[in-house]
Amino acid sequence: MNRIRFLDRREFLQLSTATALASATAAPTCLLAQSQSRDVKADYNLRIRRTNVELAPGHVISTTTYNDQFPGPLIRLTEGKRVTVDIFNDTDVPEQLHWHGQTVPVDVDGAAEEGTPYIPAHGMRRISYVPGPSGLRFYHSHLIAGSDLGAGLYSAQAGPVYIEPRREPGQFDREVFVVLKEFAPKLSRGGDMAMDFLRPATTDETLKKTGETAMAASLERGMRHGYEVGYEAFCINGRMLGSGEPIKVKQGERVMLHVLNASATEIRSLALPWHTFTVVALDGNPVPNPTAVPVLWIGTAERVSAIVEMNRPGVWVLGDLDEDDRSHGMGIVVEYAGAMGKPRWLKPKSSTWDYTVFGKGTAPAPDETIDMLFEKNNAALKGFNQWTINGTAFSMQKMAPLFHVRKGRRYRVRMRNASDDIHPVHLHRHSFELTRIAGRATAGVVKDVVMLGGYQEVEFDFVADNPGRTLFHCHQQLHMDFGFMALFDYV
Ligand SMILES: [Cu+2]
Repeated sequence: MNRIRFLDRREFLQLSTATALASATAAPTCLLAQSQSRDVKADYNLRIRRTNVELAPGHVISTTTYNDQFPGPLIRLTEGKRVTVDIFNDTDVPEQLHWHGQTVPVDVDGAAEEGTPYIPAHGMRRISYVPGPSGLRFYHSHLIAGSDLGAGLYSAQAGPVYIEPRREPGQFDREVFVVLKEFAPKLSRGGDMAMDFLRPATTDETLKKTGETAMAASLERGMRHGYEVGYEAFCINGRMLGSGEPIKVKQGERVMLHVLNASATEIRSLALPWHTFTVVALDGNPVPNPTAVPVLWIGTAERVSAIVEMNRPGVWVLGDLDEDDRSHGMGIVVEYAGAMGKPRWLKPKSSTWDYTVFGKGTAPAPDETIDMLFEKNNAALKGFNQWTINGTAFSMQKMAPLFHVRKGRRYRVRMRNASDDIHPVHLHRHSFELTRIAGRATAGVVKDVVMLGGYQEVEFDFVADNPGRTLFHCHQQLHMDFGFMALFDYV
């Protein structure tokens, strides 16, 4: 079996969608090991600019992009090999570009809350850093959008990063990047769709009582349910289902799918009729127990790398389980060589997701445990829900660290969710190891985002090994923008 590791640019363009890669600006070699001089060309140029993006014929949106395209160009790096990136901002608004999932310093990370300088409006920043850890990462705008549904991750500012590992987590013949995204957002007060896919399904009675009591009291005071965000357009690799190039495969191939959920707010599912996904990495990190599943569930900002054995010739829809979202574009056609006909979709049987099936072993005991309680104040901020961590909503004015860590220590974060929403929580500049999901112990699954179910408890461990202010937040844009953030500092 061939192993595709080092592709030239032409081969790579053939393998991935033209949309995703059309204006990637990779220099052929890494030019800058020591020099920071501006007269030396950067390895990558990213330009933040407003552009029209065609999602389907006749369906054009105006949004802010990287390099006039969505997704932003694939940035391919090598673990440990320094990279220099010039980021130009052609808009009227200072921006932050976050290198999601990488262990970078504060001045590179791209979070104003930590102290990263802004990329000035009509200005630029050159950054230089040593990429890592290896695997599927991404980059995206890290602005607070608030009620501006054109800013932050509501825009098209997101693109994949692949950091070449020292060893690949699986053998494959073909590599395909799949970026999931919605556009044309609008506010609604319908409440979140109930999502019952997380396993274990065990909820905590105390959390449930806390959340339900608070919600009942709010509604009794005459408040309506807080705002949620819905979308009109859905796409994979920037094209609505049926409008883009199909993923072309051959019978017998093992295809590595690198899936990124670049949504601002949504949790996505993905299935391919008659095929299974062998999950080999989560958030770019190889899992200790690769397992085949019929459906991928991917929280906001999560990534899944899975191998699909192409052993059922035909023309299929790789798409979201949600009928409505799929019919509004959330899918892409997978076409076997020689197969013809209309793309077919079949609803899969099972659709649950349990992180612990990918784990193995027992996690070491932590040096210290940090308790976090997440609560919702329904519609408290002009109709938007306010979110608190241990009773505190994050303030951009104060920016006071809520948690303090010491370098070298292993911390267990015990998160308790007193709301019925699922929260994809994210820790910047560090990776963490899942140690308990809704009462079930686990180990070995290393991530940087984890979905915490409604009225559930999740624990993860992280080692404080990257000094500097570190942002922790829910990656649901509506939640992070309205309080659901906290800072760690090193003391
Ligand atoms: Cu959240």
